[in-house]
Amino acid sequence: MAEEQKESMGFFKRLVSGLGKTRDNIVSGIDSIFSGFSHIDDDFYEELEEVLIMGDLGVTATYDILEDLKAKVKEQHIKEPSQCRQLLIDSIKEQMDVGETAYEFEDQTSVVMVIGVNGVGKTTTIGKLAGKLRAQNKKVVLAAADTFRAAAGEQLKEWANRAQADLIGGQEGSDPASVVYDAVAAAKARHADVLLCDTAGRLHNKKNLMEELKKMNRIIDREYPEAFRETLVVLDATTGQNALQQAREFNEVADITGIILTKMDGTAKGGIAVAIQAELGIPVKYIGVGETIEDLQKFDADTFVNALFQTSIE
Ligand SMILES: Nc1nc2c(ncn2[C@@H]2O[C@H](COP(=O)(O)OP(=O)(O)OP(=O)(O)O)[C@@H](O)[C@H]2O)c(=O)[nH]1
Ligand SMILES: [Mg+2]
Repeated sequence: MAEEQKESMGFFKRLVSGLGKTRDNIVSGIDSIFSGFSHIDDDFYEELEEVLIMGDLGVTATYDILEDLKAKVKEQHIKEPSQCRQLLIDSIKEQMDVGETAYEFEDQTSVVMVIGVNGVGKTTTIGKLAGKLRAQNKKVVLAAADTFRAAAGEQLKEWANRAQADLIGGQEGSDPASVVYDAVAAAKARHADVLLCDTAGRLHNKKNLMEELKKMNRIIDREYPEAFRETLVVLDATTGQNALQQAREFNEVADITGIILTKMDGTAKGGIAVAIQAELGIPVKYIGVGETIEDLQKFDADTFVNALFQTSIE
């Protein structure tokens, strides 16, 4: 078997086991509806709706998935609830479709802004991303633009050492935009491939946070116009619907190019990945599945849904 194929098999197995609680939360409920109902009626759809909403797929995505399922059932003259299983899987995949997810920043000179509220896993994710890029022999610079919290710079420094990336930091309380300015200068001077910017999740208030992000973006626009830009919002999957709400809010103020969903290991709320892609149309680019440098994986909706429903890789 080719190395790549082996790797994707391993990845699939790990995903299947990592999604155990989410599967218990969603798929067990769905399967008991499929086996418990003898025919397809309003009650059947209502119970499905409840399971999907409880499984954190969100009201909007759930509605769209069920409308699509109902249309398919009608069109194909399906009578048996058990015949709906594959149709439901297909509907979820279709609602999650956001086209092919691009990872262009990995292959060109780029700046990646990593944003998100406090504690979601921004700094850890940057460390993991730096590790991935270094494994591809890229030159990586990290900007410690979270100057709000004393320990933030130290934490990123540890990750920089682990991943063997350069770090540009500032004093606690210094202007995060000036750290970004210095980091851009360093990235250019050192011919870095990727500059990853860690930002604060907590400022005095939300308006400050958003203003600060805009200021940093303006500096990168001005000082580094040739760089490819990526803005990734980090969301903590264990927070379920709150994560969806955060994505909406960041989407209003920033040009988000992707989402990283952390703490997917062991959460029952993995269904939030469906809500994010279906409702916001923003690709989930990576998922965090643990605390070590290897625990970041590229996300693919079809593989995710297959792993959730434990259908084999086609
Ligand atoms: N289990 C698990 N833990 C994670 C994952 N990603 C991050 N964490 C943990 O979440 C905690 C917070 O992570 P940080 O990277 O410090 O989060 P942050 O967004 O930078 O936080 P602030 O800088 O305070 O805004 C740490 O204990 C991480 O180890 C993940 O994918 N799985
Ligand atoms: Mg941090």
